[in-house]
Parts: sequence; structure tokens; C-alpha cells
Amino acid sequence: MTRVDDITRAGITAAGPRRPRADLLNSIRSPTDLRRLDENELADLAAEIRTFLVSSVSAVGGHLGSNLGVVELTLALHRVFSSPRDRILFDIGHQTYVHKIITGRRGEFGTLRQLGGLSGYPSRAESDHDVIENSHASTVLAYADGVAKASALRPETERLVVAVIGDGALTGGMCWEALNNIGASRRPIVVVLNDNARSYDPTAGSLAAHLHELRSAPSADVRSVFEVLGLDYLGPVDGHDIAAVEAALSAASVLERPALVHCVTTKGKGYQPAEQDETDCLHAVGVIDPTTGRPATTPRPTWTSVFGDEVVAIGRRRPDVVAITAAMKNPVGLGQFAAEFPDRTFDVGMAEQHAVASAAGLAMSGMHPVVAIYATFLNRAFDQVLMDVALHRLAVTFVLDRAGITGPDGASHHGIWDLSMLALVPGLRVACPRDPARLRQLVQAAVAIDSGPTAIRFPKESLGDDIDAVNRIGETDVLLSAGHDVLLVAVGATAPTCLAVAEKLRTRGVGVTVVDPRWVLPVDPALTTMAADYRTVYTVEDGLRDGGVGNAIARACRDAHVPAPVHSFGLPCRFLPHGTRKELASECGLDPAEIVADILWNGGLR
Ligand SMILES: Cc1ncc(C[n+]2csc(CCOP(=O)(O)OP(=O)(O)O)c2C)c(N)n1
Repeated sequence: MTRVDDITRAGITAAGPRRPRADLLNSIRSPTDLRRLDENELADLAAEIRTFLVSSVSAVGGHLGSNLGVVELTLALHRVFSSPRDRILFDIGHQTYVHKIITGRRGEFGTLRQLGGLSGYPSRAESDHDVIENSHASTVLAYADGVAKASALRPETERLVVAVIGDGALTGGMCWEALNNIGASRRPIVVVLNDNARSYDPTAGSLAAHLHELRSAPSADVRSVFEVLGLDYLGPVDGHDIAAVEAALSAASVLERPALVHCVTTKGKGYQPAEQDETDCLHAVGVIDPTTGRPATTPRPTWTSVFGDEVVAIGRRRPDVVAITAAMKNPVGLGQFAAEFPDRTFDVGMAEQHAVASAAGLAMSGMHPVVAIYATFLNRAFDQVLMDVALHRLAVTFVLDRAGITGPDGASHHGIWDLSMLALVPGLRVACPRDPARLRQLVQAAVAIDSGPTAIRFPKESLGDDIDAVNRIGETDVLLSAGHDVLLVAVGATAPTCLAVAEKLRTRGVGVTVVDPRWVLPVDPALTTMAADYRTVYTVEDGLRDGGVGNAIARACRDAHVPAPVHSFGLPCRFLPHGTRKELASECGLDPAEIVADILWNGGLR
């Protein structure tokens, strides 16, 4: 087992008492370079990789704890299998930094998650060694099943298929659909279970209890659920012991039938601030001080924390309010609620579909569930929102965090499909708060609605000041009333952008009124009535133009025979890259200057 008792200045635990070679990392340009290293050199390399991970991730932010935990596992994978011929598939892909380092991308870590820079997830454009880049969890076993099926049908493409998955992601239903197929098929697939007993929090549910049993009583006769499903079970293996992992992987690779190698790892391994972080072992961090692991800047209130405070206040008044999270209690702001109301908080694992359908069950039995989820992960549960909740007119409140452009996590994490999806759900009311005061009011209002489902969405960006309304017409707040050329409809957090646009237009002599409908779907009839008094209507949203709020307002105006044309500003229907929110918004024409130029030139108002 790798010795890790020597603590360096940055809190990094290095290998053994021997004097480590410090320049090994430089000599690794591809996985084949790993094969000539002996046991001691591999231990030194692992220590060097950890130092590199801490220094590069602390400078720009990214997934730290998850990557520190898979250093030896990744070295072993690349020594036993021949990537890219053999397919090494990573579930989620947040734990692929070591894989990137080994496959020739170490030099680009200074650009990690920045516009035009290295992706924080696998990226097919970056390397042939990256096969899947969908960072929505629990898919890898299905991909592996497909690759194995194709290999069987096309023997000329002979290759081994390896699927690496965490114990957290294994709680997702797709995994069990895949295991049901893989086990019965008898096709050779090596599943590598990276079991650190955590998602962000300790992993929830009876599967976690089963893994705990397998981990802690290796000699006892515990039959693994994987064997029952038709996979050979190898383990548990110390995932930080490269030789042991290699032996298990090699044994699995020659079985010619499906097998699972159970590797036990420590999240944050070798970096004290991560190992000792009770919240999530520094799963993902912003810019941090590498010595302490603490954020480099003082955290300020966020949309998430305002929601978190409000839902606790509601919970104190309303014993029927329960909270549901899909393994993201703290990231979605439910930490305080869970601490105060543990019996009314349900962590269902990485299982968004179950989160929503079980919320339906709770709602039909007299509770009011608040399902707090990142907007991008609601995609998973569209059918449950539609059929299990809305068709039954159940009072469930969805709180969609990280809506709109999210920034450095890139294509899979932008929460840009939610409004277009939710616009298709009959009877669902959707609110977009523009500021902290509206967020509190709208959460209260949503939870007070008992006749059907509600959703509230807000972005990741930092929280601005409250923006008071000058008037309210119907449900719609008037933020600025300065003329009747243009009616500018702000969707939620785009309000400051719209007010900046209005200021610029006014200096050009254009009369502008800015409104915030607050409840954006279905469209407030007062808004269409108002629209009839303007020459043109513009809507601005941080979501897809296709099928979004602007689209719904345009249709409502047409149906009401409003003569003014309705134009929508929003995001194009394409996979946006990683970058800052500001950079990406600007690239999509959503900054004030671009909107003003468009209105003046294309709206005939110049
Ligand atoms: C469908 C889905 N839901 C939620 C997430 C957010 N998420 C990213 S990593 C993670 C925890 C992963 O735990 P595990 O698979 O055990 O990997 P670890 O980081 O612990 O190695 C979660 C909840 C996601 N990527 N996909």
C-alpha cells in the first residue's frame, strides 16, 4: 500500500520516506510512458500528480476531492488497458483530471474551465482518449453496454470496454437498467466501482449500506448484489494500492464476461484540507488558498443561500413542507433545512426521476414537497414533471438553481432547457425572481399554491441589490415607465440588463418601459393588454429562445391580436462551451450594448 504519512507544506501527503523523484511527471506524455515505471516510481508519480492537482485547481477552481481520490486508480487503469483502443469510459467525467494529465494535457491546466481552455470534463475535441462527455451521471454503464454490443457485432474492432463509476452515480436508476442488461448479456465489460462512500454528502440509501458491508467485512460471506445480477465481483480492493488495483483489473480483463472491480478510495486523498472537509471533501472548489483549502475570497450571499434561508422560515411555519434533493443537499441550499428538519428532508441519491415521482406521492398524501435541483438535471425528470406531477395537478414546488448560462462547467451544465421544457407542461406556473426580495416572495407564493405545480428558477451569478417596482399591473411589476416605443420584458435576473438597455435607449430618444412579469408562465394576460400600447415588444431571457418565455409571450400577443411585433433575446439552440457567464452571454448577444444595437438597427428605431 502506498505510504502517505509525510505531510508537505501545502498539506499534501507525499509517498514514503524514500527521497521521491520530483521530475517524473514531466516524462509522462502518454499512457505508454507509465508502463516502464516501477512500484516506487509510480508512488512518486502519484505524489507529484497530487501536488500538481492542488496547485493548479486551487488557482482556477474545479473538481478537487474527486480527482485526488482517483490518482492511483487512474494510473492502474492506463497501465492495464490500452486507451484509446480499449475504451475507458468515465461516468460524469468530473474525475478525469488525472486521465487528462496522463494523456498529454498537463500543460493546459492553467486554462482549465476557461473560455477556449481545457474542459473540466472529458472532451472528444481534446483527445481520442475521451469517449463520452455527458456529465449527467449514471449513463456510463449504458454506453459500455452499447460499445460491447457493437464490438460483438464487429469483431474487427476488438477492444476491451471499461466503465468507471462512483458509488454516488451508481445510485442513479439508469445504472440498474444497464446492469440488468449487462449481467444477462454475458458480454465482457469491466465495471470499475470507485467507492469513496460519498457523493457530495455520504452516499444515501440501501445500496450505500450494501457497499459498506462489502467494504468492511471482506472476509465474511456477503454475496454482492452485482453477482446476483450476473457480474463477477472482484474486491474490495484498496484503490490507493496500484499493484492491487492492477491485479484486480487484469484478472477482470481476461474473464470474457462482465465483472465489477470494487475499489475502495478516499475522497480528497493525500490533501488534508480535502480529507478533513466534512461538507464534501472539497468535491469542487472555486479559487482557494492551497495551504488551507479555504476560499480565497469571503463568500457572499447567493441566490442559493437566500432560498435556503427562506425555505427554513417556511418550514418553521408549515409542518407539511418537505424538501427533496438528489444528492446535492448543500449545493442547492438545503443544508440548514436538513439540519433543522431531518425527518422532512429526503436525499434520494443521484436519482432526479425518483425525486420528482416520489414528490408526487408525497403531494398526493398531504405534504408540500420542495424539490431543489440544478436546472440542467431537471431534464432527466421531464416525464415525471409532466405525467406524475402535472397530470395529477399536484402541489409540488420545483426550485431550479444554476438556471441559464452556468459558466465554467460547460455544455452539459448550462441550465438553458428548463423554460422551454416547462412551457410545455399544462398547469405548471413558473416564476423567475429578479432579485433577493422577489426570490423570497415567490418562494413563499409558490409554496402557498395548492392547486398544482410551481417552479422557480434562478441563476448562478452573484446576487444584486433589490430592484423596486414603480407600479404593478396584474401580476406584472413595472420597473421603469419612460415612454411607449418599446416594451422591454425582463425575465428574472435579466432585469439589470434590461434597465441598462433602457438607459441607453433613452439617451437615443427611444421611449422605453421595462416590466418584470415575475410569473413568466403561463403568460400574464395583463402583459398582453399592456403590449397593445407599444410600437414593439422585446423580451430578454437567460434560456433558449426556442420555446422559451419570449416565444410564449409572442404567441399570447398574437392570439390577443396585439399589433406590436414581439422579438425575443435569448440563447441560441446550441451546446455552449465553458467560459464565464459574462463571456458567454456576450457571445450570445445578451449584453446591454448588443441588445441596444439590435433594437436600434433591426427594430427600425434608430
Ligand atoms: C444526473 C446528475 N445529477 C447530479 C449531478 C451532480 N453531481 C456531480 S458529481 C456528484 C457526486 C458524484 O459522486 P460519485 O459518483 O460517488 O463520485 P465522486 O465525486 O464521489 O468520486 C453529483 C451529485 C450530476 N452530475 N448528474
